[in-house]
Amino acid sequence: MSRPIYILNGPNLNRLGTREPEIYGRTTLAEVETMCREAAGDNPIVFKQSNREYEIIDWVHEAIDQGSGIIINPAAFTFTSMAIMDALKMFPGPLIELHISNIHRREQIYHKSYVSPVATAVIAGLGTNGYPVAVKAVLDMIAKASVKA
Ligand code: CA2
Repeated sequence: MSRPIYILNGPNLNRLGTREPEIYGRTTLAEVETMCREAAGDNPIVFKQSNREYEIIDWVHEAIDQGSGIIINPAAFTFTSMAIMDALKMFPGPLIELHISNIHRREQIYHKSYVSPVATAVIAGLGTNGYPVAVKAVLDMIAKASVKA
């Protein structure tokens, strides 16, 4: 079996679809997972959410050992976590930082990401549709890299 794509979600995203629908929409995280699995087709994915920084770091380490790509919505850890940034730096494959909202249209505190400088690409503002878009993009990058290799 091929190596999975890791899709990692940070704090409070387990509550997606239950508040602030004008910013984040009404889609739940379980529905987002279904959208990702549909976009991935036969390609395996590992879909996780945690409110704990260390758990996200442990999954990044797992992805370094076993994964082919990472899509991460670090939520509030985007703006605070050098530890997640350090872990992501070690990942050799395609890495997409994803935000449901366009963080750059929001208040200043949402503008300085620790993750963007180590990401292959950043998706922000596509709503939850950004997730299947990111899955397709990572699969495309992996396919192109394997043709070159
Ligand atoms: O737009 C995004 O995806 C964010 O990463 C979401 C984070 C926020 O801190 C980032 O600036 C942008 C917040 C996630 C809060 O979780 C929610 C829980 C319930 C309903 C909506 C969001």
